[in-house]
Amino acid sequence: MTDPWLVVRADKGAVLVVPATGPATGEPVRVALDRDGLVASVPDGPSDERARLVPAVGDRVLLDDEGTTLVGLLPRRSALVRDSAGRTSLTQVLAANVDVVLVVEHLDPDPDLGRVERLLTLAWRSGAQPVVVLTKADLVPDPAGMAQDVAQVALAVPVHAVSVTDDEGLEPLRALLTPGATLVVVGPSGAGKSTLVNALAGREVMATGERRAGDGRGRHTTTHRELVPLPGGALLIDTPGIRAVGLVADAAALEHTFADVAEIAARCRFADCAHTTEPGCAVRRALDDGELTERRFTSWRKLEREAAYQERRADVRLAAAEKARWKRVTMDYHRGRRGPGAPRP
Ligand SMILES: Nc1nc2c(ncn2[C@@H]2O[C@H](COP(=O)(O)OP(=O)(O)O)[C@@H](O)[C@H]2O)c(=O)[nH]1
Ligand SMILES: [Mg+2]
Ligand SMILES: [Zn+2]
Repeated sequence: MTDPWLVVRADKGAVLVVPATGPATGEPVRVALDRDGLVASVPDGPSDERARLVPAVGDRVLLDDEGTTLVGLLPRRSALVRDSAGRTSLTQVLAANVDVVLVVEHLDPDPDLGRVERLLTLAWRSGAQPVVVLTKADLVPDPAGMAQDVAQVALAVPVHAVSVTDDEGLEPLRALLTPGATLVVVGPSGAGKSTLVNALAGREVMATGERRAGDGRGRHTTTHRELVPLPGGALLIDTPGIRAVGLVADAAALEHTFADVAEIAARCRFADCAHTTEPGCAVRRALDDGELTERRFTSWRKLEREAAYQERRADVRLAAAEKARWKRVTMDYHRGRRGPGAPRP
C-alpha cells in the first residue's frame, strides 16, 4: 500500500488502474470493488469525507499489499459531478482530478447555446477551467463568426473552432496537453468528442462513429468514460454524451456562467426582485433595450430554478442523515449508561 494508482476506467463492480507515478504505459490492472462497489476510506481526508465513495475515472487510489483490493481513495482536487437519482448519494462523480473541461459542441448542426451554458455550469462547478471547442468547422462557411456568437454566452472562457478533418484550429488545444494536465471532453453524442480525443492523442484510441439516422446514436457511440494517458504525460478523458437532465446546477457556478445577467440583476431596485413586473427592474430594462436576450434570460431562470430545487433536495437529505446520526449517538449514549450487556428496560 505505497504508491497510488490511477483509475483509467470505472465500471460497476471493478476499476481498471495503472500506476499513477511514472509513465502510464502497460496493461491496466483490474481490481474488483467490494459488494457495494464503494471505497471505505479517504486517507488524510476530513472525517466526513471518510464516507464510502465510488471511485471515478481520474481518481488516485491505494491498493492493499497484494494489489488486489482497493483500500483507499486520495482526496480529489476537482470533480466533475452530475445529479444522481440514486438513493445513496446526491451526485455522481463523472471524472476526478480534472484541470480542463473541454465543452465540445458541433457547428453543424447549429450549436445549441443553452446546452453550452449548461455544460459550462457543470465545468465551473467542477473547479476545473472550462474551454469551449466548436467542432466540424469544415462543414460551415463562417466558423469564426459562429465562434464569436458562442463566445457571447461563454464569458471569460476561451472558444476555439476546430476541424479534425482538416486539422484546423487544434494547436491551442494541443498547448493544453502539458505533462500532468488532465483534460476531459463533455458534450452531446455525435459532437466529435472521441474524434477530438484521437486527434489530440495522435492515434486511434477511441472508436468514433457516424450518427445513425433516426435515433441519432452513433454506430460506435462511446459507452463508458475512459482515461487515455498520452506519451507526453497529459491525461485525456473521453465520455459518452451526457443528457441534459441530471447536470448539476449550482448557484456559485451559475454566477460564473451568467456573470453578465447577475451583474444586471444586481442593479434591480429590490434585492428580491423576481424580474417580472417590479418597478425599477434592471433585468426587464435590459431585455427591452436588447442588452440581454430573452433566450439567455430564460436559460438563466431555468438553471436557477434547477439549482434551487437541487439545493432543497440536498437539504432534505442532509437533514435526514443528521437525524440518523443523532439517533445513533443517543442510542450509543443509552447503551453506555446501561452498561455492556445490560438487559433492555
Ligand atoms: N466533417 C467533420 N466531421 C467530424 C469532425 N469531427 C468529428 N466528425 C464526425 O462526427 C461523427 C461523430 O464523431 P464522434 O467522435 O464519434 O462523436 P462523439 O459521440 O462526440 O464521440 C463522426 O462521424 C466523425 O467522423 C470534423 O471536424 N469534421
Ligand atoms: Mg464518442
Ligand atoms: Zn429585476
